[in-house]
Amino acid sequence: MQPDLDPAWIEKLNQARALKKWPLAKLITLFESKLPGSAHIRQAIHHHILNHPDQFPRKACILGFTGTPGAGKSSLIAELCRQLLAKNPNITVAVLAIDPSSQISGGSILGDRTRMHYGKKEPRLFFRSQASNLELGGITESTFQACRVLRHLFDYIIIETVGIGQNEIDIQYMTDHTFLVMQPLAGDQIQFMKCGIMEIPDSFIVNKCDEERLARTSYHMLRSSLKQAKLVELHAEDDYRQAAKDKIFLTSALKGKGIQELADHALAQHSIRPWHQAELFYLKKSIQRRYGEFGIQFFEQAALQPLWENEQISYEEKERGILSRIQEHIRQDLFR
Ligand SMILES: Nc1nc2c(ncn2[C@@H]2O[C@H](COP(=O)(O)OP(=O)(O)O)[C@@H](O)[C@H]2O)c(=O)[nH]1
Ligand SMILES: [Mg+2]
Repeated sequence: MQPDLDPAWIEKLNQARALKKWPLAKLITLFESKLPGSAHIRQAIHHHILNHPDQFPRKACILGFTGTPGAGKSSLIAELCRQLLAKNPNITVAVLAIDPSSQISGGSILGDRTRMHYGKKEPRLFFRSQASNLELGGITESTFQACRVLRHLFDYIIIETVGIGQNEIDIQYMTDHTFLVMQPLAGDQIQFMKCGIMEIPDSFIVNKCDEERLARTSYHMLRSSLKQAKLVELHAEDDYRQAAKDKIFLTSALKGKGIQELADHALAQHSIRPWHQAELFYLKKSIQRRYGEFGIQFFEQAALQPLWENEQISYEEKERGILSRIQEHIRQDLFR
């Protein structure tokens, strides 16, 4: 028997389906919450959503945007959202910006410029800023938790993360498509290559290509650094189309260049990654945190696939199930 969902939460879910901002914010806060009581409500929400597929027909495609601070990710995402919503009048978009400098509720969301553009006026767009507890940014469990509910409510989830390095690479377990945002001629590419991060993104964006000459040079630099030696002539409008075929996007958030191509590419993406892969990633983190390498080894040997791959079972039940098996194993070991 599953716990019943409190009518007040059903009401919030219904309002969130209509994309009302306040209930959406309340839901995310619940999913981010580490309080013991919240886990049961999350579990009940999981089953409520599963039991009402007609009410939750959406299955979000998750797009990740990563790269060094100042590359223009926030500005670019704002322009991209505008294009996405304009190109398709039916789609809905949620943006999760993981900002290492922001306090959970105090930080600015995508800057003032964006707020001016959308604010509360655009009903199909929802922003949420999440604080990062990692110095370099990267993705956190809060992001995963927020996506658990947002993925049933929106067509697209856009995640912005800061920084490069191991934490940054984690984003690939969550997203259907990852974009690496770079600045032109800033040595970003060499830096990314050194970190082995070039293999992670599905597409590359060189932002701040305000001028044609800069765009052209950046494009050739990136192509050669990706060892795609085929030379492509870059001329006016066609340049951007050709680059887009190579999954290289030359954009200027400032001048609105290359955003059309980026939006078309984003609209062509779909939810492809089985959700339990993201769950597995965080399950392992949870086991590691509590039981270290021993826990991971036990988990891998115990053939728990049927448990963690089962979409009917909530994340909370999976976590509890696996942890109790580890505890049982330790108990048996002690009294042997
Ligand atoms: N010249 C130019 N500046 C840009 C462009 N996109 C963003 N910026 C500026 O770069 C700075 C950092 O932008 P922001 O979007 O906050 O970068 P983030 O840290 O990657 O999210 C801001 O001052 C932006 O106005 C662009 O396409 N061209
Ligand atoms: Mg930003």
